[in-house]
Amino acid sequence: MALLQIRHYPDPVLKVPAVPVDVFDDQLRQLAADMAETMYAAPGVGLAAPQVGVSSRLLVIDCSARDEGPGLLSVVNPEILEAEGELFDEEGCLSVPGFYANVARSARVKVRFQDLQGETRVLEAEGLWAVAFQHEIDHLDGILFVDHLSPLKKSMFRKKYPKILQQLEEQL
Ligand code: QAP
Ligand code: CO
Repeated sequence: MALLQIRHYPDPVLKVPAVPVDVFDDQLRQLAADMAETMYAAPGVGLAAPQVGVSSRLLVIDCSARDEGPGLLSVVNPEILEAEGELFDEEGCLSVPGFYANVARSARVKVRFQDLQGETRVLEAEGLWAVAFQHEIDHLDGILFVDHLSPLKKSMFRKKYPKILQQLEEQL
């Protein structure tokens, strides 16, 4: 097991659409395990491979500390099959540390993905789990939660974030 380095915005790897996984081997399972360890250490509830510099369609999610649900999920090549309802809740991101904002999302999603053995699974999620799936799948498409903000909120982000990041780097 190993802790991975989390890439921060504006690292260019966060903007690149990730490539589908087609080999389900021990290297993939090791990466997923290291991502889970990195997510729990942060602490966070979701982490996508581009956030650790790997442009592959893999993510880990565990919202069970804050909302009931299945526990740790390692999700490969996910696709949203159905989405319904709306919610507007505060989000953050381990790649955009220290900045939080409300984002409009679907309240319920049906997701098809492969597990670490390559088996196809279909899962329905709601509430925090649904938000986490949408947020993490966005990462695989090179989209960050700040890309969903209104122009006004986005300009607040552009003004505040460099200072937040500078403070964070001084702490290290
Ligand atoms: C994505 O986000 C998410 O700024 C995962 O200083 C967001 O785990 C899923 C975090 C909203 C569901 C709802 C962010 C930790 C963690 C920070 C995270 C920070 C420390 C974010
Ligand atoms: Co994120």
